[in-house]
Amino acid sequence: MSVDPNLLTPYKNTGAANASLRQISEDAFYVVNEVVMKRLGHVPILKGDFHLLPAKVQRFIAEKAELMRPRGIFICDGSQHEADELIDKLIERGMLSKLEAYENNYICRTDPKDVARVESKTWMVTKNKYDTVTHTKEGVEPIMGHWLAPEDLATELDSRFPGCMAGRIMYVIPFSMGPVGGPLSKIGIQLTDSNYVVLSMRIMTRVNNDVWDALGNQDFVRCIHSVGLPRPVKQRVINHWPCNPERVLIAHRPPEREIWSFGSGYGGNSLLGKKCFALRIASNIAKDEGWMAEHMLIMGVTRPCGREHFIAAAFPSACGKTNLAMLEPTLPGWKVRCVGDDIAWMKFGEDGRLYAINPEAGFFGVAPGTSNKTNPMAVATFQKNSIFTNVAETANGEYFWEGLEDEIADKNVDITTWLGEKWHIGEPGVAAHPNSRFAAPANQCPIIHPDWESPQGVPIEAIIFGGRRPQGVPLIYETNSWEHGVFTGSCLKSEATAAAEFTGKTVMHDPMAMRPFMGYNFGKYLQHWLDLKTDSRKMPKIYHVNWFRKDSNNKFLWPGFGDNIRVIDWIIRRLDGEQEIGVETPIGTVPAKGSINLEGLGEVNWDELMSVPADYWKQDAQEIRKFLDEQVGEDLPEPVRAEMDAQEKRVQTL
Ligand code: OXD
Ligand code: MN
Repeated sequence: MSVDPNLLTPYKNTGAANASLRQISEDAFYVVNEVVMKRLGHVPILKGDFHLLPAKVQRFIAEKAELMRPRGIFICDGSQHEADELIDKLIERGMLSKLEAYENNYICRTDPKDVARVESKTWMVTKNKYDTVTHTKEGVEPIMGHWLAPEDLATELDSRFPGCMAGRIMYVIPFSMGPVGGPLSKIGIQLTDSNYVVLSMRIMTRVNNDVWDALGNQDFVRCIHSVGLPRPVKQRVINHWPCNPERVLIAHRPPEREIWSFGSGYGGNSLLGKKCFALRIASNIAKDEGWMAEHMLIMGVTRPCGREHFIAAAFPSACGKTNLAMLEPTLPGWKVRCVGDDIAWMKFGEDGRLYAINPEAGFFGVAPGTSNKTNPMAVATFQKNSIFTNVAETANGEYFWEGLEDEIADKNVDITTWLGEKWHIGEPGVAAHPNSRFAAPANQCPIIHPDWESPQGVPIEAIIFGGRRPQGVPLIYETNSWEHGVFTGSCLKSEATAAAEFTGKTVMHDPMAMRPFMGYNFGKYLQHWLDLKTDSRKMPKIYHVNWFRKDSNNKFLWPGFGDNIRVIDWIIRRLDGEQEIGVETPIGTVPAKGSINLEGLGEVNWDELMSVPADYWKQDAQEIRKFLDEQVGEDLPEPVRAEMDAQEKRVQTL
């Protein structure tokens, strides 16, 4: 197909991005239709029937096509046939290659400058700054949410989006977060010029024509994404991965339910259903509608007696949520089934219980460290129909990353690293990028829960917070109340990970595991949690776990992985009302000595693992006060402040 030269002429800033910041008025249909057709101009529809789309969708597409000037519009249907055609095209172009050892698995390498979420360039746009950020202490930068004024967004968009898709195809991806048409589900439409994004969204969300039917009268989240490199391209494209790292911008307009992402093709920056929609925008919708959008896995745990319990758990990025969600119990008679590994949308039902759905349809897991030893169920999940990004490849057509050394058949095999260099196991350097990922369909997980797509969700009895805490924090403790649990979640910390642009091993605050994903003022978010408690509701109990405590020799005190079922066993017995298995401490209830089943584990230093060291917690109390005072200030809800004061007093008695 020849490219219309008009579409390649430099696009003059006509304020189109500004115009797109206004809500289009609900004109009479025939007027809108005329406007739509004019806006669409010469841009041809390459696939799909534009005229069959709801008018509001036509308007959205036409308005953005006028702005971004793609060479054509491709309306995705999410079918296998469509995916196969895109895959063939990307293989031909060299962006994707088949991993020959598996069925329908592909590998892709990004430009090495585009490898993780870019938190410093991620913005929430609200008229009032304090709708987004808290009243931090003077001179203190808020770490939960970055605010951008609407006028500044307009300037930023105007300098990026006009003409940004010149010479490229604009794909229209209709997707549902949650089962299509479900009462807790929501619809989004993503426009993108990345076919890698189309393929990944198809794994990670539900993309199909039923979404148009489900749309009906409801609104949709507007997701606009461009790799930010219009054609003709003036710079060298590395690894056939167009991107524009210097100009990255990920902006959210919560009141308008709109997301603008520019310059990156990777992960949470570009698969807009995930962090941008399902957490940042959805937490705003959830506040307005009285539910919760959280960075949590959901698991069903069946005990030997046959009773099942559902648990949600919030850990910061790359702390093993996927591993916990797919845990293979080492205790006999136990069974874990996975509902979700990253995000939970939760709403109280008529019966007063909290029901959770996994809004996603796939797993976008961190590859390094995932193996048959650490997570055999994840390994089974990505044996087919999956996309691997920034992992290494063996000469036998297998994926490879750090952690697979013992499992690979030929230990001397030639390996091509994520940077395209030849490498062998044992040589210096790493084979895979630490934030390399697999994207795999959730329904391929051998232990996916039969109710994982239940539109009503599953009833949550316990919420677990956790992080990587090498020092001071016991393996498990139960908080004293919903309010104490909310306070404990607000104090969540973890070692930095490679999922974003941070490096090093410093322990960072990550309240509720939501720091990078906060959609609005964190104080109001805490208040929302508090407001959810009513007399007629059965509030889940809240726990804190730490699989990562180390001894003085820097060795982990707890084996983790499948043995974490022993901790879950304790939690469930507490839910059942077993009082005698707990010992109260100033930070909550820890297990009474011997109350966690350690059979078959060998040596475990119980006292060190469960201890609540006085010095550590006294200092932590001060540090938490400083953090919440500086970061949340006057926005800190009174009940959370009261919990902080009370805990500080209690730890003085240690
Ligand atoms: C993720 C993350 O990708 O939390 O899930 O960074
Ligand atoms: Mn995550």
